[in-house]
Amino acid sequence: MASSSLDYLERSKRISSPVAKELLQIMVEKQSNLSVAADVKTKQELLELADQVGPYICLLKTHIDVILDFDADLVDQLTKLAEKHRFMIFEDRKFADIGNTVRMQYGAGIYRIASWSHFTNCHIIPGEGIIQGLKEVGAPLGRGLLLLAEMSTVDSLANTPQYTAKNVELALKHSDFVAGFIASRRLTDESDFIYMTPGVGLDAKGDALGQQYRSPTQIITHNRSDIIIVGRAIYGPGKDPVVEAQRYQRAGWEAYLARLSS
Ligand code: S5P
Repeated sequence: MASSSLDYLERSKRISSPVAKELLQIMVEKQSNLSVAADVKTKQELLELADQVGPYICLLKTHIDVILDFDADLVDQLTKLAEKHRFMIFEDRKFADIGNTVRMQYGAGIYRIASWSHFTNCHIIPGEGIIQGLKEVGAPLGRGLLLLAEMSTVDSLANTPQYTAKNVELALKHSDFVAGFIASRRLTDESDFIYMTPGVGLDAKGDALGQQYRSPTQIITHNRSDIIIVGRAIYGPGKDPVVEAQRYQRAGWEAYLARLSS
């Protein structure tokens, strides 16, 4: 049976990646396939947002390098909030350099991403070495990598069949570290991976810089992705993050239930 027809619980028992396993378990417990993309600029804003939306999400996605006043205490506090509300953390670093360089960027520097983020992601533009470099750092810590097999923007160069297929090939080859994909749809049934999709919104259709939004129904029910990643639609101007997080949690979960019964 194709893994996308199985429910999250059944997949959590079978999937090989330990972080994907834990994430699927959290999704079932909280009835949430919502990840909030917390693109805010200060430590206080990030911690407040994580505390507000924490009960409704399975995963918090960060861009830690936009935080003006980043310090080690932010990571400690984020980790405590993740335990309090039971969500995982995904630093959306989008590594794109040669293996030797990403190894340093992932494990060292100011952010020491591998020490606190359960998931991170990369482009495969440099070839297999980027996965090997990240794996040397992340695998011993039990971390998981997501490959950016597609992007949500209108003219993304990643959305070509050959490039996307190469992502699948490398994921299958490194399935001991690659937990899944950033993509708009399920890409293979050969092995189970977790699929996360940004560019999701119920109201706007896009932004002024090429972003495109699709509905949770399109992404989860029809495209068989697993997690919706929602940013500005939750905390943008005039939004109440708690109300919107609840709304997207509901929409994402209903789309998942519709997939199971289709
Ligand atoms: O293809 C992509 C991949 C990513 S990870 N398109 C994206 O938009 N993202 C990220 O998802 C992006 O960096 C941002 O953090 C989030 C979308 O934010 P929103 O405010 O447009 O929902």
